[in-house]
Amino acid sequence: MKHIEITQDGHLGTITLDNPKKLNALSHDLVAEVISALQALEQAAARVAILRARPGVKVWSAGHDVGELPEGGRDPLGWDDPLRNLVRTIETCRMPVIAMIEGGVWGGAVETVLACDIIIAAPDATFAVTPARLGVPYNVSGMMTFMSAASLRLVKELAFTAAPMSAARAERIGMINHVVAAEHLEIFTLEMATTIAGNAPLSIAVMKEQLRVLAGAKPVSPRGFEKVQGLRRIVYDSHDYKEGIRAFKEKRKPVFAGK
Ligand code: YXS
Repeated sequence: MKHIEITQDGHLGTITLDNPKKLNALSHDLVAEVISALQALEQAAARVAILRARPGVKVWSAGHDVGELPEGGRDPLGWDDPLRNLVRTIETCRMPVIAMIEGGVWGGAVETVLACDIIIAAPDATFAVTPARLGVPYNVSGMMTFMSAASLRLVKELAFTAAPMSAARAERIGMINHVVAAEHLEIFTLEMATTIAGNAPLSIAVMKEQLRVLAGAKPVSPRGFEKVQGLRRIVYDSHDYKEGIRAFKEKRKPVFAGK
């Protein structure tokens, strides 16, 4: 594994994102390693997993690897995109996944963290939902992830401003479970993970799947889905989407024309 570290202590697995030169961006390679690590831990009878970055990071993950996003004319977050596969793997793996956060979480990494079952963050953690910053049309199931994590009004604030939300505010609105002082973060998370690992794994696995099925049970008609997909195509075929991606790569502020 080049981009992550995996450790296991009995029924407790830990996956550490470890690609600092790319700020743990959710590249195809890093995501593939995290997915196979989750699968391997389940095969090795892990009953809970902690997903974390190196201690003291300023950026937990910079989100989707922008260099791997298409420059227009193609859905940037299609079914088989690495980020989509990662979110689905976290949601459907039997064991609970605890996200332990320090530093900034950006873009698709926020959805990845929100797809985890429990989120425990240090006070310096922030969460920024960034599609509007890049002109990206986020996808339907991603919006559902956000809507499951916060009220519609707060999702709109996160999405429309693309501004980082503090851990304290995220906890206050119930988007994350706990804010714990950095020096206690690891022990607090380990204690919760150990408690979970000592409970009945079958009961927990079935409750996790029940909650996933019930939380995702939102009636969307085929016509409604097709309308949303058509609207998303307008965005990823737009000048603004191309401009957002190019501006990021050219390290300049994007100039959005609204077309
Ligand atoms: O200049 P070099 O080559 O060293 O590269 C720079 C950045 O270009 C690179 N980098 C990234 N590369 C690919 N994908 C990324 N997401 C990404 N983020 C950063 O890493 C090198 C160091 O970045 P730098 O100099 O900006 O570091 P910094 O410490 O000054 O600032 C850290 C950040 C995270 C505040 C800053 O890098 C940043 O704002 N990154 C972009 C965060 C973001 O907007 N992520 C969303 C990605 S798109 C996505 O997740 C979804 C598609 S969506 O947008 O829809 O949510």
